[in-house]
Amino acid sequence: MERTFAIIKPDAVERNIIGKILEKVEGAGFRVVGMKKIQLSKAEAEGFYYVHSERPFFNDLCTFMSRSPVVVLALERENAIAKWREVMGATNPANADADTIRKEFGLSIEENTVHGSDSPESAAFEIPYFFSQLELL
Ligand code: RTP
Ligand code: MG
Repeated sequence: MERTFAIIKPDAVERNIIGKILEKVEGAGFRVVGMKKIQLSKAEAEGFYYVHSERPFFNDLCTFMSRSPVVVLALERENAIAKWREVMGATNPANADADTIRKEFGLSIEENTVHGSDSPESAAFEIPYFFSQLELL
């Protein structure tokens, strides 16, 4: 069993489609081991996305991620990290495969509905960034 970290981003929470995303999560065989709705500060978004701090889109990304609440998720299944990336689809919804979350719900390369850890190292940073041991069940 492996764990990954996911976010239902502001564009999705604003459109009232948390349930539709969770249906995809469970439908793809993930167990929700942690879940909460939170409002990120700009600084918290910057800390979370620190690997992108030199990218041209960094400021816009952190403004977007802190403009309204998100739902953060710790997810478990076999091969969870790669599988969740597959279920999400490509970063740019225009390039995402059919039947992926970003193809179905993504609005733009930035407002692309969901986040997923890209490696075991990322998951090991991202899960404890948001969840304490006691919140993972
Ligand atoms: P994520 O980290 O959110 O799961 O997405 P990802 O791995 O597919 O993409 P990444 O390269 O890590 O980029 C992080 C997020 O930054 C926004 N972005 N905007 N305007 C742009 O060119 C651009 N490129 C990326 C997206 O919200 C992307 O998910
Ligand atoms: Mg990424």
